[in-house]
Amino acid sequence: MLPAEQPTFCRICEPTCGLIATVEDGRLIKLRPDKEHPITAGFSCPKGLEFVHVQNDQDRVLHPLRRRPDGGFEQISWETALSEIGARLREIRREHGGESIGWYGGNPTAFSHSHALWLGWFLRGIGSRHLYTPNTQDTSSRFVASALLYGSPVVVPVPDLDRTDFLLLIGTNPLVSRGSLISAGNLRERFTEIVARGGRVVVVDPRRTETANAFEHVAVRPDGDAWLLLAMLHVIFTEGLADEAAIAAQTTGNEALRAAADRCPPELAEPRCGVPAADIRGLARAFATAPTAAAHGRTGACLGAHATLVNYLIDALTIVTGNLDKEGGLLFGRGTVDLTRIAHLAGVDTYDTYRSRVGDLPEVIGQLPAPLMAAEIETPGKGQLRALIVSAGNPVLSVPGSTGLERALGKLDLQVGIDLYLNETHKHADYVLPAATFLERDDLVIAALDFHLKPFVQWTEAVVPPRGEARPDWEIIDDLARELGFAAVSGLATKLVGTGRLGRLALRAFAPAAGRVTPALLIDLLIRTGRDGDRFGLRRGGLSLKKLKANPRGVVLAEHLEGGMLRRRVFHRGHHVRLDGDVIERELDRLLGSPPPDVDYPLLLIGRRDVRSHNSWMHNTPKHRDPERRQWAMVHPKDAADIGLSDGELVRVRTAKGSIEVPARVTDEVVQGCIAVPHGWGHLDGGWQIANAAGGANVNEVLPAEAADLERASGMAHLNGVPVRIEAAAVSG
Ligand SMILES: Nc1nc2c(c(=O)[nH]1)N[C@H]1C(S)=C(S)[C@@H](COP(=O)(O)OP(=O)(O)OC[C@H]3O[C@@H](n4cnc5c(=O)[nH]c(N)nc54)[C@H](O)[C@@H]3O)O[C@H]1N2
Ligand SMILES: Nc1nc2c(c(=O)[nH]1)N[C@H]1C(S)=C(S)[C@@H](COP(=O)(O)OP(=O)(O)OC[C@H]3O[C@@H](n4cnc5c(=O)[nH]c(N)nc54)[C@H](O)[C@@H]3O)O[C@H]1N2
Ligand code: SF4
Ligand SMILES: [Mo]
Repeated sequence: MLPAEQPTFCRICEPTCGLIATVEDGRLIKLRPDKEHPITAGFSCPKGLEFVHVQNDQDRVLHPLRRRPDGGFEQISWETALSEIGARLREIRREHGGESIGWYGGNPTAFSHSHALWLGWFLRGIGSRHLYTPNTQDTSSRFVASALLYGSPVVVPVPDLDRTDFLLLIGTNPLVSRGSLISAGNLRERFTEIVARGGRVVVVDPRRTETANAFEHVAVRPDGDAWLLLAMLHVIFTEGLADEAAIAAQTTGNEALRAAADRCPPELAEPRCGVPAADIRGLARAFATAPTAAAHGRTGACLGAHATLVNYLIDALTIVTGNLDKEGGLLFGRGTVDLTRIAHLAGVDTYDTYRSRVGDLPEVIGQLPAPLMAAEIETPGKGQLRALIVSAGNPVLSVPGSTGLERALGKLDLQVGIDLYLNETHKHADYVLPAATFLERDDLVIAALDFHLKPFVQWTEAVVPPRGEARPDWEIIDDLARELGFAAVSGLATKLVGTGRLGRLALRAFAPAAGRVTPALLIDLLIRTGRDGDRFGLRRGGLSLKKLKANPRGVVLAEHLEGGMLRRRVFHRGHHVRLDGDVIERELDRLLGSPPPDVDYPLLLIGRRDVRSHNSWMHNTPKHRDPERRQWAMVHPKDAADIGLSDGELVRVRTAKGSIEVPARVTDEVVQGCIAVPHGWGHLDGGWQIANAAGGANVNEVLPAEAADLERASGMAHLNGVPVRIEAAAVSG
């Protein structure tokens, strides 16, 4: 058969770039960027194109595997795997209750139409609250700030890149990460256009990153952002630069923020954030007086010791300068599927409605802090975690406290993995089930819809059949749910459409497939009842799945996001943004009362991401045979000289939890006193041969992981700005 080309899109990260897949005899031959894609227009990155190696990788898990008594795995049939896992889950539920069964769903679950939804409903079905994800290593602090400010954790405004005059980026490196909580294709181009039209792009980062290097850089001390932002607000309030009309019209409770800012003049902030007071003043004035301005932060803003506060302050800066919900400022997303509504109907637009059994930390969108998993497994009592399913995740490399987690996983009654590979977390798994890749399933990335700067929606069919016996994640979860006597997704349909005329029409359309609710059916329902939907014939020309299928490159729904959305996006009384509240006031006090740096651990460790790497799982591509592509730490020349460390030597990084050794690059790219070490490495005993050979050290082994180390407000792990000591270890081989 001749090779066929099919438009689809990548599902590794937020831009969800349009790709063209070349397929021959049911096998993927090549991926290239789709020049005609309405959003990404020929943009893509090496990870997306190298996914062809993941797709065809000889190391992929292609059959259900069962642990043998000798420790190895043996291939079994799906029927055997599902019935044995089902029997063991039923037994555990009978003996210890559904609350003893947990799930860790990793990062790729967010890039699927169904994975996160299905597993969430699975746990609800069995009555468990043990839901863990990367969120406490990624976004929980952001969600908590949103819950406090806007009344819903899932309302996260995006900077209006195409019209802003001043973009302040805090702790994000979009030229490498490609943007997060933003979905917009080629960001370098968008930022360059801001500058070309006379605007500014300023990057606040302890490292002169690729993005900082291409634009303006403010070199902040790790974890110094709250001081910097609060001092900027000090300048804005004391110099009369705040937009008082906007504050009065859009917010309540600004007094608490003013009072805290009052206590934080730039001179007080300078030694804490490392930015000279004069520069703080200049930055505050420039941001406040720009015709339009937007501040946006990501993981560098989300993983520090004051992460919830930093995220709150980032939005507060935009809000008090009159830039929220306005063109050129921060705008609320307008997904064709209303994410806030779905989250509400699914009961996950929550914050602190219950707390963890161990550590007494709040749930955020129905999820508990992943660093607690080890203690939840090892702490006896009602609700002790006894069975864990890990799908699309590698917590042994991605969650702090790896050594403790690995030990605890070995004590579970049952561990099941659902993945493309045997990763480090599956070392103790009793079963590993083969998942289909994103190219082997149909899809529509619901979670990204609200982050598109240009409202857009695209559906893709699978481009190749699953290899071996791999199955889409939702189908595996659905089958497991059936083993336990329920269907994973049920009842949502009625909730979605209500009981009116639309509801009756929708349910009639839905009925024939009542046997199994597939993602395609659910998406059709969501789209048709959504804001652009055809409402089952009630609105002519509206969207439906059928229409999306007829437009394989997707449908652009508007040129821009619009302002004036507070009434639809802010859920506090009167649709006012709330600037005060106990949590924020406590966090402000905690910051202002926080002790100066730890002299025993004088350096601060931060993370780093590489172009070809994606957390822990893109390390099995041929490029990773090249030692240049492996893990290394960045150390400032002065810090290196202090310990007699030369470029290329191994640096030993020691925290209160232990030490790791990583080859060092001596560079003034990082500020003095800061060391940058990528996470996601430390492959030694996974089933991925190239990754195993690439090795590396697992930085999460030495990062703080006890309940007491997590941020009280959000359960967030502290992964950036962690005090460390460094020593020269040895010459690296
Ligand atoms: N190539 C590649 N792309 C990715 C990923 C990947 O692993 N590789 N991962 C994806 C995922 S899961 C996510 S969540 C996104 C993350 O997207 P980003 O957050 O944009 O990704 P990072 O490159 O980690 O950028 C964080 C930046 O914060 C800086 N930083 C660290 N500590 C501090 C601090 O205390 N203050 C300030 N102001 N800055 C600080 C770091 O130096 C770094 O430059 O990227 C996604 N894209
Ligand atoms: N120290 C430190 N730790 C961090 C971070 C940091 O900056 N510093 N960043 C954090 C962030 S932002 C994130 S998102 C997490 C990521 O943490 P995790 O999600 O736990 O880890 P990943 O490395 O993304 O592992 C993803 C796994 O999913 C598998 N996979 C890929 N696609 C699919 C699929 O479609 N189905 C299934 N079933 N499996 C699939 C891959 O093979 C891989 O094993 O790491 C966090 N950890
Ligand atoms: S930036 Fe790269 S990895 Fe992310 S969606 Fe685009 S092609 Fe995929
Ligand atoms: Mo992430």
